[in-house]
Amino acid sequence: ATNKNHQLRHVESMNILPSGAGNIPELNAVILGESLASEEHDLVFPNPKFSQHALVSSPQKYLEMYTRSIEDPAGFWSDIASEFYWKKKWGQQVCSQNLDVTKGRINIEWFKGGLTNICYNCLDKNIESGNGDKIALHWEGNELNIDGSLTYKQLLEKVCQLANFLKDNGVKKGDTVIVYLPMIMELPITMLACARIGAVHSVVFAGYSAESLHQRVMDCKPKIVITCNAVMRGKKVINLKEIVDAALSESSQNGVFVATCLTFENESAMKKEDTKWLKGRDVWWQDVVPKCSTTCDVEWVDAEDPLFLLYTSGSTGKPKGVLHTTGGYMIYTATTFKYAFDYKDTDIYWCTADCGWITGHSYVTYGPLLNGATVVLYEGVPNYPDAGRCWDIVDKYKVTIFYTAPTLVRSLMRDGDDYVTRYSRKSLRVLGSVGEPINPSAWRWFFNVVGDSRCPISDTWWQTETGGFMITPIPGAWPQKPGSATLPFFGVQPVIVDEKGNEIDGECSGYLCVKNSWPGAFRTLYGDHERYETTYFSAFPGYYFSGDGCSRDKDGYHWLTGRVDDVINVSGHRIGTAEVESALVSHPQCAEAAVVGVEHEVKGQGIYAFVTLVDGIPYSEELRKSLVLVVRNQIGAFAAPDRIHWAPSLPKTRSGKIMRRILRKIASKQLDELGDISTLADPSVVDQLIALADS
Ligand code: 6R9
Repeated sequence: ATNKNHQLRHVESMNILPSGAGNIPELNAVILGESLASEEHDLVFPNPKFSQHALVSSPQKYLEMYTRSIEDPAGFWSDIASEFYWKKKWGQQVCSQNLDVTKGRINIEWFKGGLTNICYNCLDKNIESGNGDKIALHWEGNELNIDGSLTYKQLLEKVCQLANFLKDNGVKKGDTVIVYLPMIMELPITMLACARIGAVHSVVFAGYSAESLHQRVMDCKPKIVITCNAVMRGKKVINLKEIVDAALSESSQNGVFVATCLTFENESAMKKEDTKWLKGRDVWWQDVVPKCSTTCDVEWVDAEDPLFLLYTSGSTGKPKGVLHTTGGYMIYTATTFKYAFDYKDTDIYWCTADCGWITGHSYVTYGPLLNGATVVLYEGVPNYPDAGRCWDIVDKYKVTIFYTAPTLVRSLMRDGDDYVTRYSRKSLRVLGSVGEPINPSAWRWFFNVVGDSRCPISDTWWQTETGGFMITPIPGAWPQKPGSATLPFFGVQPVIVDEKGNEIDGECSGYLCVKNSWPGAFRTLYGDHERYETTYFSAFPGYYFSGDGCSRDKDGYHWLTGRVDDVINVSGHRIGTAEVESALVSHPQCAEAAVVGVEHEVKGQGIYAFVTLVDGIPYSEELRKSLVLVVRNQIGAFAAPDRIHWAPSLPKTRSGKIMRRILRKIASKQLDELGDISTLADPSVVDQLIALADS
């Protein structure tokens, strides 16, 4: 059976498929739970009133659209693409692809030959259709009384001014621009300005260290770097300019010179006068950008011209530059946003992700603006001044769609219901979750307490590499199961394979792959197409391999089980164990390090590092601190190990391979599950490590 068939069969055979809402006992959203044997059987039915007005109102409607998207992808996607503006229509072939390494170079193209511009489609097109005075961005500052907003027209003017500045400073189509900005309006403005002139933006999350930023500068050699002097995160001032200065000075010592560093004065965090300045290189945004013209011609680019580079972690120490192109990404982010959140023109949308991650690219900036949505941006941390801030923001802007990460849900859940229930939240209509599996208890709290048992939750599974949602509920269309990302989005054919790469059908679990490409797929790793092919397409020839484990239940619902490679997921941030290890061993007193993920109540996974010290060096609290610091400095605070475990020696096989399986068990204190340790070169190492666990 083809995958398509079994997807459909699963949905068709679901006993919950309504033949009209009439046979659902209670018509309000209801959790059947307690009496059922397993979590998998908990069904949360859509509220019929919600379904009635939903874009996809029933499983049948989904099936119709899904079937067409699989049987006729060219027709399905070109119909959608035709709703956007193309300077010139794409060529004869909507999609050409090879995902099979045994058949030659991996290659994916969508809408090739078509000329378009994503900035034009986000702004000019919405203005022309009469939405110029609609709010595009609401910005909420870290402090309670600092905010701002821009209409679509105003946003376009700001974008054009920056685009003109970039052009005047020699940035041309295809050039790279590194963006190191916090969540202020200048961040989406910068992304859109780059897109307008065909420049490739590479946003670096402003929590990365100088060393990480330097690495990225070396890899993509930007024409210009855009930053701001500082940002407030809660009560802390973070001096971003200092980090950029350190990164750029290291890069120039290594032969990569950045001529211009455009710096926005983020007044509420730091004054101009207090900012360190390199004459000749540094330019204040406020001095130059407002002087530029508020109109700027669009650079029409091929659908397959690059739009952005975004670095992400893999299983080796070197970050991967994920490259997305223009046309397919545009169509895919717009469509997934629309359906997975059941978007309506009247919605006010808030996604708590930072634009430094893919979620901020696809679902703060591009997806929502392509739909003409009103987007809320929040500069600060979600629990400042207290754990009620999110709901304060929801009430202030009458947010209808709220999209966040399980780690935030868990942390707010721990702070108690009171912070939530003291706000009305009655504007909320749809909730969303992303970044890691959401555990059923957090799901229920999110649903019952935050959403007053009224709002469906879109638990969206996807990745930096996929560009947009891959497996996601479509609110109103079918019942949800707490903790399951449910069913594939239109055009997506997820398959589960065993170790040998055989597709497995029915109720099963294994490695999650995708058959055939979708428009939002990444096209290569910047400057390293070979690594692209080996990392994603070689393990299971013929498929894209996600790196995630997944099981599928009898109803065809998907349950993501986490990474199966050496990547850990800390608060929804992807961190390679190798990256942390290489930071640790750069410490002069650290001889060797092995890092594993352990379950963490709030972060999902925590970082647990075993370290072997240089001969003769004693382990001490001071040394522990300096080991944590070296990781903060090399990667960023979000990658700081939660636990350092001194290991006089590490468990290794006779061929010298570290047995992480054993380390994981020791870290999670599952000592009765150590398994076979007889293949270790020195099995006594295990007891020694266990004895040191509490030191
Ligand atoms: C969008 C994003 C991707 C990895 C992915 C998986 C995990 C993301 C998830 C999820 C279960 C979800 N992940 N969403 N796991 N359910 N709804 O997070 O991209 O930073 O590249 O991370 O995150 O393990 O492989 P990215």
